[in-house]
Amino acid sequence: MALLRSCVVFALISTIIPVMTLAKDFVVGDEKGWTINFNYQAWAQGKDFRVGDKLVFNYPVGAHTVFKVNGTSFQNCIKPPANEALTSGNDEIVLATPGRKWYICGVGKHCESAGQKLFITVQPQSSSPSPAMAPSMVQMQSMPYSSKAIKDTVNYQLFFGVLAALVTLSFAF
Ligand SMILES: [Cu+2]
Repeated sequence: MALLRSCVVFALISTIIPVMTLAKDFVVGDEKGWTINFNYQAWAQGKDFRVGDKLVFNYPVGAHTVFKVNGTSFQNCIKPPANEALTSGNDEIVLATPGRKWYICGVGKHCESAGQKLFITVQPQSSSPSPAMAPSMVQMQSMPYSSKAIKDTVNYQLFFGVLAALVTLSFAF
């Protein structure tokens, strides 16, 4: 009984852990995609970008491009060489390192006149998930298990108590 329960708890935990640490995909601009006259800073606000997560830039091919730039180029909308542009219309960028990341569109004056620029800060993968999750995992692992173990003990005590009472009664009568 206790073995079965610990197996169930273990199975639950091993199912939950990979789901919680799974990398996320961020579709830039959500259903609006990568376009002009969209507030990408408002979009990025409150989102938790982590190393291993992915940015997806969706746009009609030819309408826009994606350049990864530095802070200065972001500020001044300075386009890198054209061959550095992403142009597929479904550009996926894996956030490989923590820190600040800047992206701009290289078409026309989309960056300077229409605000087609994105700035995000990527957090390390390990820093938040483990310390934040570790105590809760420990709790999940130990607390329900130990309380169940206590319950089992109580149940057995009750069972044997009742059994002993019945045996005593059957001898008495
Ligand atoms: Cu554009």
